[in-house]
Amino acid sequence: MPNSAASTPTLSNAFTATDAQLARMASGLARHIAGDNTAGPFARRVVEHLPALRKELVQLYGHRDDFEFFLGGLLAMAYGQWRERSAELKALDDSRDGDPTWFQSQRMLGGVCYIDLFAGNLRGIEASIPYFQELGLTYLHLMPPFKCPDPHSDGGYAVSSYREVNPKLGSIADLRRVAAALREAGISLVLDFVFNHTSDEHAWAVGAKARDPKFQKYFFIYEDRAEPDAYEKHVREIFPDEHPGAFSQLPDGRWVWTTFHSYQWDLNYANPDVFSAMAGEMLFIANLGVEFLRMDAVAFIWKRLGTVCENLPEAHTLIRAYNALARIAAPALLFKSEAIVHPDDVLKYISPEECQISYNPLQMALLWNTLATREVNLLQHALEHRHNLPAGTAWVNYVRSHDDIGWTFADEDALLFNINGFNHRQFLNKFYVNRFPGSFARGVPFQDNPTTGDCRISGTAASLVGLEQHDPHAVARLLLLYSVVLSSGGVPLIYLGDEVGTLNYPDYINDHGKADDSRWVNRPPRDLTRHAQRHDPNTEAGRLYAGMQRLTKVRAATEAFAGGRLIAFWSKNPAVLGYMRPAPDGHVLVLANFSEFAQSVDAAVLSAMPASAPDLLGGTLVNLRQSVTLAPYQTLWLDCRGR
Ligand code: OTU
Repeated sequence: MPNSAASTPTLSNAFTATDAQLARMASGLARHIAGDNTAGPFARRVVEHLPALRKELVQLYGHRDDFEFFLGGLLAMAYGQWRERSAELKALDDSRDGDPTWFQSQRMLGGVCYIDLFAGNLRGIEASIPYFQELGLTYLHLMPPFKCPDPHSDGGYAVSSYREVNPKLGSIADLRRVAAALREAGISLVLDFVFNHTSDEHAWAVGAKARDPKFQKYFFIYEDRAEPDAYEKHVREIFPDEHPGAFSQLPDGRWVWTTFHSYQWDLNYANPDVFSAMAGEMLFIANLGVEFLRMDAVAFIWKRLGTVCENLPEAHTLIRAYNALARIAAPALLFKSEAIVHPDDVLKYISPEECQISYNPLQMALLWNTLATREVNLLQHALEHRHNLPAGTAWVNYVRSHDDIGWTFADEDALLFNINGFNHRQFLNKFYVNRFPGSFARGVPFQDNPTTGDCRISGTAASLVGLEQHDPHAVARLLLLYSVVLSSGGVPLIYLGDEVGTLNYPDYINDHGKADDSRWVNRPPRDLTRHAQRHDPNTEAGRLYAGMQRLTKVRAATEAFAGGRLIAFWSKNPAVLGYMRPAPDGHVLVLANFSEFAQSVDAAVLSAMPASAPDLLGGTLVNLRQSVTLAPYQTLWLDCRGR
């Protein structure tokens, strides 16, 4: 480890030969940290990442006279936050620096829950650690725990202070303790970075309401409809049930940009003060012991008049700038992209320089699509053409999240199979709200928009696979979905409650703060009865839980499931999904039957495979020289290594 005596001069000399402005910036910083003989690692990382940070920020703010001053202030702030970082986290920074793909292990397994609904409060989460270990979790996403308005807070996605915990859940000290206890148990804490908007009760919004000129510039606030009308010509409506368009009116007549609810005010990142202020909040959250930040609503982060104001190039520049800053001041921190948009756009957020991991909303939506159609076409195509990611990055694959299901497949992909995207979405919506003959699903509509025909689906995984209407295949269906999520690479994510088949929670409508948002139907409180049944094989919960344990344990023990690379395998049976997970000595072949009838894969299709292969899940040896038959909704993990 370099000490300051060696590294501070390095910092002041680092760029002298290459870039005069960087050199000036670095020597300014070197003077600032001169007395600190522990600052070596920080200085070293500045030398490594300042060029990238500056390059990104120049694109956003370089036209301003005060740019160098702004960047200098940002670095000084980052240094202040780094100093606050605990010795344990600094040690983690060093070990992660040396192992950048640690999260690609086949042992990596995620879980997500609401603190209050799952465990009451943060102490309850701490007490649940043995259960998280029983599940095999190595990653836990707690929904936003910060101070928020009451009762309407969008489940915490309207943040009133990034430095205070919602008192119903505990305190900042509790959150720090939970992070440390999880880390001790081998579980990385994941929290949201809700940086597109604050709540209207955040001090910045309160200032803006009072017409404080500094804070008015933090948001998009207009005296009349001229600019809102101009923007709204091109932007989508996200929560049309709540308010039309993208703006909400304040009591004094002004209009404020609110992509989501009226109480969620979009921040204006064209103002560099907003970038700096949120950078401070980001590093504060990192220092709580957070290892992954879920970058909420990334698509909306930058606005430009005359555009759709989604997925703009500046959004990427901005996230890369935050990433470079994290590499300097909190390098153990990684980003997860939450972009529930067209698959081409989802991909653009994923790189080691931007978001190292990303939700895979396409796989999620197509899993549900395939259950409805019993045809693997679209999912198989997605695995072949849209699955493999750049080195150093990974998907977060999932069956359900706390949000709605949006049918974000590419219409151009659908057309390849003569499927009309618009009509097909109408079908899927009907199917999942049980308005289609033969449907097993008990979902409910979310943001049903009669003008555009747009609609999304709410409902827990268990209710959507048929458990609620006692469909005999429901357990197998849910295990099938998880078998794909757990074998297709990256970080699989369990929506906690799914492992015991938690049903829809219609009682949410009795809660004033939740009644107008159907997503609460898929955010049930922990089902203690099912939880208690999980070891009883005579119950649904027990059968599901045993199946989940089998899947997660076999996966963790199978190195071929590390990383994310996958080779699509067309089974030639329209209902059977296929792919290979390559390993140094062969591969594991996954075959998954998405229909309620037995299905066969022809021997001819399997001719390049070894003569026989053990099924890692069922434990039997499968002869691949004759056609292979899968039971309804069965998955085979065929071990073709070293044979
Ligand atoms: C996210 O989702 C969160 O996951 C939601 O729970 C929040 O309500 C929202 O942001 C606001 O903070 O519209 O229906 O990618 O799909 O960002 C979910 C675009 C959402 C959106 C996504 C958003």
